[in-house]
Amino acid sequence: MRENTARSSVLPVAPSRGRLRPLGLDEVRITGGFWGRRRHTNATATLGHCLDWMERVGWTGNFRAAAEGRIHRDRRGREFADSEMYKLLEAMAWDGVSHDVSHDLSHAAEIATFSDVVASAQEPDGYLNTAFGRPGQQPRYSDLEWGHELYCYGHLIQAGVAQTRAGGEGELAKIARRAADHVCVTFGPGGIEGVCGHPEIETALVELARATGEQRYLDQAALFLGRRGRRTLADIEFGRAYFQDDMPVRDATVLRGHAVRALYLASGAVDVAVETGDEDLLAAVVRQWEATVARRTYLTGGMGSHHRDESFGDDFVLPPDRAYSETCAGVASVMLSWRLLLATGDPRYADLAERTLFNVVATSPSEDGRAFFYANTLHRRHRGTVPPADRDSPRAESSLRAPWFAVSCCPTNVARTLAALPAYLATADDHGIQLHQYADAEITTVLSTGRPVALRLRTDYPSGGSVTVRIGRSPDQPWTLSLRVPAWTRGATVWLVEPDGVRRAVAPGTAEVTRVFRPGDEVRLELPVTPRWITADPRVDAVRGTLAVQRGPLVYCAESVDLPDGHEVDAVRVDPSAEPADGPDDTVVVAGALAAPGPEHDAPWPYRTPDEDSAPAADPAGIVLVPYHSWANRGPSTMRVWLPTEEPARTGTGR
Ligand code: FUB
Ligand code: ZN
Repeated sequence: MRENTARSSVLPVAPSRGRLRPLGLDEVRITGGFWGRRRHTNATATLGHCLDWMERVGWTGNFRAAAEGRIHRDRRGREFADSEMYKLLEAMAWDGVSHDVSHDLSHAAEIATFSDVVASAQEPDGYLNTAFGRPGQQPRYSDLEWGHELYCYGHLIQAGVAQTRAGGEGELAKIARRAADHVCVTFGPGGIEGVCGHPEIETALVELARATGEQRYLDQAALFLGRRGRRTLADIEFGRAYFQDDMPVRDATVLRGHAVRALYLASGAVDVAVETGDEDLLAAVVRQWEATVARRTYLTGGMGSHHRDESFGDDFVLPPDRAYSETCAGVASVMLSWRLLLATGDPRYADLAERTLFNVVATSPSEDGRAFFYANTLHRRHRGTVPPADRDSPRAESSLRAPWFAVSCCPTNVARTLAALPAYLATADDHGIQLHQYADAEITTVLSTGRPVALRLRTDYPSGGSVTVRIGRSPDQPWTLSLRVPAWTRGATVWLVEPDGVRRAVAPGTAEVTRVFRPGDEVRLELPVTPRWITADPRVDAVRGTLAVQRGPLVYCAESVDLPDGHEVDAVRVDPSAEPADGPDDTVVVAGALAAPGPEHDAPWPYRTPDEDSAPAADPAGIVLVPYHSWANRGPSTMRVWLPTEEPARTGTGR
């Protein structure tokens, strides 16, 4: 792998080598459009919302209670509640540098205040956790299976790295360093030979090694990685696969167990592989990613189909109405794909990141950024109830987006992802600049020759598929602008608009334009976003006899609020012989029918022989579909992504 001489340090992921060099938050600015709007909401509503809730439910108070010696009595929340403070501080750090920061959006005051609060709870040897170790509490590291102490450090370290990279070493970065040093002493050679039940520390320690140049953090991450799968954790009711401790990381062939744990661990494995030059480990994660994407991933990019243990199901067990598809698993999947993209340059990783960003990460927050989905079902059978605005909700069971959860990992994970999003858009290499995700954006960087370039992206993505790149500044030498052509594309074209060039067809993969660019040159990529039917591998039995619709990167769904006369989505039947068509305001219209309730509706027993069956009357109708990410913003509704094409066998022949 090539050495990476990153020009920017304002990066959530800064590998020292790899096929591509990421461009940082000081090089890429998102200026508007789909992601610009969401980032604005994140900055102006979500961050403050999360902070208010953390105060309200007492999770920030835990740090104060620890400092004041009353934590054994007053602690609130689950054992990993500290981590939400850290994820929120990380989000604030990235957000502060990634906006055109008017003073009140820098979050510097909140970061300073809450860093002091966190610091007050840190022990002299660097230990920091409000759930363990003080009089009246369980001893430190007495419950590696469920205690989350190292997991919490992982998020603390990521927050510290964010602060260092966003603006220089502040209090948070110092707290994180002290905690990381404590981890190296306590779990390093000669120390506790254990791993955390929830991976996260691995990727965080590698990033700290990258940020500080300190080898011991990388060594500790590699040690944790190597220890995983040696069965040091107890054989719990879900089995050791739940925390990926059933077999060594490099022996696994597919991601398994708890989805967020598996994806964070795989991210850490890529980081360790890249930094240590371990090609076998990298190849193992690539194989696991391929198998997981081929057999264990929802159309939305969502991962995890078991509610009971938040885990991956077996191959092709992807029931839409039981999709867990935790928001955090979506975030973690983007983290993994981004790392693999940087290491290999393969655009399929950016394809999955795009799918997951638009259909999982963007689905979680409500339009106002103050309520969230934790689980992202692909089929809701019953209109839910509106979760209370003044109480936290049980995590996965909220029927609409909820303001906060008893386990509230997802809101802060969305917040930190949106805050750092500009750093997931573009990269550079020796040939030029690569654009992986499309958003209204401005990019200023230097090529490997040391010459500055400036680009401006304008796009109507994902409503439309037109991407225009205007060159603002460029050296007098040729270089290559690469644009990802998503795997869903048919009939894409690329051409020079200014000066006039020849339009050329491009296949999914990468479109390249190489020339001596002049200021004012414009390259356009046209990606037709015609809506299309999607079918599933027949082994996804749960969606047999159904079709879904995708338009560009967006998955669509039927929602009861768009059906006439109070119909629910179980009435929808679609006609696959007619192609889906564009409707107004980003909707799609499909031909189909609304079936009247069939005999089964009031039947005392839901099973019959085919001769007892009869097809319900159906009214032909144009059925309006909306982008999946936008559902449940108009009150309680039923919803489905996979739409039945026909009734099950109804012969009526009296066999
Ligand atoms: O255990 C910490 C977080 O809480 C996990 O990542 C989520 O799945 C939720 O269980
Ligand atoms: Zn979560």
